Formats: sequence, structure tokens, C-alpha cells
Amino acid sequence: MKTAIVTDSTAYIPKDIREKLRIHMIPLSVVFGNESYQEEVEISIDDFYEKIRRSKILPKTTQPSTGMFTELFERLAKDYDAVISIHLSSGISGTYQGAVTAGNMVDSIKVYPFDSEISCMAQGLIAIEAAEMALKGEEPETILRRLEQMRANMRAYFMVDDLSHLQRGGRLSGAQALIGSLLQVKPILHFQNKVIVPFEQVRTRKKAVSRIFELFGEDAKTGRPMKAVIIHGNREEEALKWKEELSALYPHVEFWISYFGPVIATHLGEGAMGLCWIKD
Ligand code: MYR
Repeated sequence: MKTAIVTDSTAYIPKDIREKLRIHMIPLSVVFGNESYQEEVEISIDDFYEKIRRSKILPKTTQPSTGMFTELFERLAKDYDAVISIHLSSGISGTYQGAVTAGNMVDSIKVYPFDSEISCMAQGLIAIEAAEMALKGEEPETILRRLEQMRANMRAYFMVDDLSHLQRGGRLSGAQALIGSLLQVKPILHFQNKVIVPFEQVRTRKKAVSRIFELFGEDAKTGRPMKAVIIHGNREEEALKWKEELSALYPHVEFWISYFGPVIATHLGEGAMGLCWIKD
């Protein structure tokens, strides 16, 4: 059984890894007025920040069209028997639903849409594992069982510099009543039931960082080898500092650094930082 792995651009998997593991990527877009750019294809993260600084228009984001999905699935049907299509949380984007709709429209290949219930490199870790298993010839059902296990054990906490981006894009759930008070503090955010909710409120960015490190430490102190990803919104220096500090404390953990790309940065703003890991 040959299974193709598809994920969307918000996993921000570097191109060389995508090529090596044969991960097919479907892009979401950022839209400045009438101009739409597919992220990772037509606009890089550096171009995005450059454009943000020059543009008077605030960007919006859009999911891939159903047509893009059907075209990709039909193309994959020529070389594969099945597709596992892994997407950002259905609670924050219609992308997963797009894969479901397209999968039902295409007869030439069996499509298994998978809702990662997260995004960014947390979703990337899931797609990478799926691709490694697919390359070994594992059956789609076996791969999906492992992905469900990873999803259940995924931990991701993040913080933003300015909550107004999340508020404007309507991606901060259950917090409308709290917005006023949240703007005064640095909330730590996480996903619960597919949507973004405040996890805890702390006074300063420094305290938010120590609390995220503490949460990570609770799972990392077991000494079991694990992978963790530090994700930054144009704060590479800070990400490198996190890596240095955390690697000294947890030498058994393999730390990767990733970034919030254009689509996610539109909703989080510059300066966001996050840490994700799989507790298994
Ligand atoms: C769309 O237009 O369909 C895309 C909407 C994307 C919303 C992104 C909201 C922020 C997600 C933060 C993920 C952090 C993961 C560690």
C-alpha cells in the first residue's frame, strides 16, 4: 500500500525535509487588499514582515480552495493508493473541512483527512512521523492510530506580544469577556477542544516564559528522550536563548527551532513565542 502524506503550509516544515520525506504541501494564503499570496510558495516570512511594515492594509488569511485539494488528490492518485491529509485545527480554520469535502468528491483515491487540532511545527511533527511511517510502507490505519496517539499527547503553550491580532481575527475563544483584563497581562495560550483559549494569566513576559519552561519541565524531567520545538515570531535570537537554556537543563531532549509563518503570524503578530512537545 502506497500512502501519500499531505499537510498544509502552516506546519512550516522546511522544504528539504518535505522533499526528503515526500510530504506534499498545500498552501494557505495571506491577503493584503486585492493581493493574495500563497505562503511558503509566493511569500516567505521575511517578505511578509517587510510587506507588513510597508503596507497600510492589515492582512487577512484564507484556506486553500476545494479545487486545490481535488486537483492535488487526483494528481496523487496516479502514484499512490491512499492519502492522509493532515491539517491545522478545524477550530481555527476551514482547511480540514476543505480536505474532507474534496476527499468525498474524488473517487480515484481514498482520502483520510486528519485534524491535528493544533498547527505550526506541532502539526509538522505529526506530518513528519506520518511520512516516515508511510515510507516504511505502513498501512493508513496503522499510521492514523499513531497520529491519534501523538495528537492526544501533544502539548503546546504560546504567548503573544499583543493580543489585538488574535482578537481582530476572531481566533481567541471564550475570552471576549476577558479581553479587557487580558490586554493588561501576558496570557499563556493553548489549544483546548480545537480552539485557542487562555491557559493562565501572568503579569510579565518573563513570568510567562518561566511558567512555560516549568510546564515543559514537568514532562521533560522523566529523562526519556523526546523532541521539542521552540517556535518564534521573528525572534530568532530569543528562540536560540530558549534552546540554550533548555538544552542545559534537559540534555536528553532534541530541540528544534521553527517559526510562525505568514498565515499564523497574521493572527499572532510579531514577537509571539511558543514551545511544543509530545508527552509520550
Ligand atoms: C485561515 O484563514 O483559515 C487560517 C486561520 C489561522 C488562524 C491561526 C490562529 C493562531 C494559531 C496559533 C498556533 C500556535 C501553535 C503552537
